Amino acid sequence: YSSRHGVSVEEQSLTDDVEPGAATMPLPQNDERRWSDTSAYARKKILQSWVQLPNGNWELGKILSTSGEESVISLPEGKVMKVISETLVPANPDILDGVDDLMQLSYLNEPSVLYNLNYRYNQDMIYTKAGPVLVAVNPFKEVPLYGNRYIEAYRKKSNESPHVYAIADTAIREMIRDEVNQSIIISGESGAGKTETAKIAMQYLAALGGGSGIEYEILKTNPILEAFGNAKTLRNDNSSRFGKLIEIHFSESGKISGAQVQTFLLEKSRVVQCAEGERSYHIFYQLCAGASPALREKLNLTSAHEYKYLGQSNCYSINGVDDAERFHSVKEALDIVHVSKEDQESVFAMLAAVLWLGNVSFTVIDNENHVEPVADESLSTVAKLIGCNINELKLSLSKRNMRVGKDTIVQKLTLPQAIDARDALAKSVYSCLFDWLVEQINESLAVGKRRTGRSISILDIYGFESFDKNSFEQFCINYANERLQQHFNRHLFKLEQEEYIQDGIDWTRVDFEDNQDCLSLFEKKPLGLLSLLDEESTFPNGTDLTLANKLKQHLHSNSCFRGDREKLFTVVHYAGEVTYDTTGFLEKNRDLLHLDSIQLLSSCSCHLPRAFASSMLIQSEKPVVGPLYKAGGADSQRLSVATKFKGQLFQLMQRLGNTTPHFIRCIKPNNVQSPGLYEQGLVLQQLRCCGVLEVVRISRSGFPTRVSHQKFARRYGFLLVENIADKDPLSVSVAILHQFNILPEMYQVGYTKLFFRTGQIGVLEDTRNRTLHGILRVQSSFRGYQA
Ligand code: AD9
Ligand code: MG
Repeated sequence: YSSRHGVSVEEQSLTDDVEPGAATMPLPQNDERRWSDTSAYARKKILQSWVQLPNGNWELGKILSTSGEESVISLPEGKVMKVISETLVPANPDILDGVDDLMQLSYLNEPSVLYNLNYRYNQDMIYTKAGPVLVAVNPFKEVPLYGNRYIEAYRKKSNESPHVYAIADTAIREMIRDEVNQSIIISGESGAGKTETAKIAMQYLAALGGGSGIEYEILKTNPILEAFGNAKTLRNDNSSRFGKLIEIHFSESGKISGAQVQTFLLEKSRVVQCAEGERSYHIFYQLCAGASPALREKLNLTSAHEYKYLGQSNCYSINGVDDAERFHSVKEALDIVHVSKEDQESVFAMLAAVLWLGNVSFTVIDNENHVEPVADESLSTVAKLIGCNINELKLSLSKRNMRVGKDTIVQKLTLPQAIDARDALAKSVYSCLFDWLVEQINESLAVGKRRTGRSISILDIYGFESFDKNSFEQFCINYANERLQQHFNRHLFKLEQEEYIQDGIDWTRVDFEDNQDCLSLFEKKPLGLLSLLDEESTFPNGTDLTLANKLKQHLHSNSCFRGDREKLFTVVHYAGEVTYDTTGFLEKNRDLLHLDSIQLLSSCSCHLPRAFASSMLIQSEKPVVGPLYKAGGADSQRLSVATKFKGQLFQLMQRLGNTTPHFIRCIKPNNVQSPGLYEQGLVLQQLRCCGVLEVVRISRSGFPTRVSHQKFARRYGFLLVENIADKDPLSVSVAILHQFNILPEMYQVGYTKLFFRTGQIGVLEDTRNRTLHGILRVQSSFRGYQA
């Protein structure tokens, strides 16, 4: 029976595409000692199962007995539980502990996936593959996985464990080999590590494609964009408040020749308002802390505590961050991307102007409660900083010109209206400043026009969000994720299809689910969420409640939509149901800026405000993708926010559509940004949302288990009752399938592999384990006898 013993030593994963844990995993794959430790094997390996505890967590248990529909399970601390057998989920043998590709698991279920990620996380192996997807679990501490030594190892392929570097390396190779543009699509929820991951990928691309010096400029876009577009939130001390696509261009020889940055949907409201314990954009605090005395004087700058916009959240600093020091790094970075000293000073003047605008207060001037700004230091400083006449500033904050037919009516503002006008001005100055900076960066990075057409794009975009209260922002973000998910599904579908076709499998028998229905709910014209939202936004009398009613009226029969009480509605997203509250939807979608403010900016003597004014006008006159609308009450004609976002998204999908995608899903293991803490429930919810379990689900809808004929024959051949000595692997395989009555619809025989529906291997595995158990017991007692 020595040949039979050989079978047990051969034990391996069932999917044989990738060898498990090749480079780093301390997997005892061929460790004979481990296998001859028979008693341990016999005790531990057989009939292990996952049990869900009342708190929702999964724990590994041993099935002691099964009678009727119930099983008795023993848990690690000696506890014994009686459970309904059906609720048990099979566990993988220990040999598969910590495999570096989840697809290698014999049992691909939620607890097994959770356990595997946790097992690796505990050893600082934060990266794991889930088939074509890289899963990255945020370590919240420095892990020794980066830097030149590692970059070298991945370049030479001497390290093959999953890593962002490996993804970036594949992208470069495929770009060169296939002459196809590549994309690295990073998603995950706030604080999961997307931005860090994007930087790690850029680091690798810069190291391999560097040489011209432009790579250094590209890396320096990060501190700039983070200073202006990131802020401390309750979820992440360095939360990106915008989406970003950076397209890095390569020359024929594989060297970086330039780059282009595109940003999406900056959260403008943060400039004028942020929640307790959060901060506004980093750059404000950096400026206040780090400006030189000369600059302070010029901008009439005081401390961050003096500014109302910064004071409302009661949070001025971030643990371990020196804002003054960061300010100097940002200035250096601006130098490197060729923003001149004068322009830098103008940028800082705009920031100071925004801060001072927040301090502008109002006083009532008549008995109809109309107000005008108080002519104090704040007002005069704003006027000075943007270079406008103080009276014009005063007028634009106290009156509104309205065009009615051919006439212009002047409307005086009440306090809430005046505050709105002031805040709207601050928000648009800031968002124009942000866009202007991105433009400067792009000019600097657009080295020559010699594009070879080869590029690698990195997308760092907010993941799916579902909170207790979900507003317009979540609505847009989740819509974007729905689009990305479709991209992801279709890519996966294609990969799967290729594999089936290559092996001569009947492809028509594989079903895949798609999220097209949900996307149609958003995009259908004229009766989709976005069209109806835009339509309601154009009605002067539209309110958040009329919007909610309209949605319910037209969409109630859509299976992805549910109308709830009052202003609530629910969308059935691929990642779960989300209930949105339409409060503020219309206002946020209209995003009005009064013509008066644009006029004010265009009258300024400083060049930045003038540039902002013309970009706002251009925006409102641009040929449009969606409906142009005339917003109620004000006269600026612009695209609605949702329509603009949809246009950007279409453009993005078009760009990504021409690339070979590589997906990275970042996972946040706890909500307290702390190392070593792995919360099962939290991880599971993200695995579901960011589509990792979707990969599993998709492959399950086909034939997820693939075994080569040889391997299958070797693994189960010894179970056959008939003599197989001189048979080829395919015949042996077929004989096994027959002996164990595996139903024909449960498997397909390919040219090189057998394809199984999920769960089919279980029966064979159990029999095999029981048989081995017997064999090993015999071995063990035999050895004991010898001794
Ligand atoms: V948000 O949606 O922009 O709010 P991100 O971008 O997903 O979010 P970010 O990359 O900013 O998260 O990561 C959050 C924090 O986790 C970082 O500031 C680091 O402290 C920490 N982090 C993330 N990835 C790593 C890593 N690979 N190594 C060490 C990390 N720390
Ligand atoms: Mg981020």
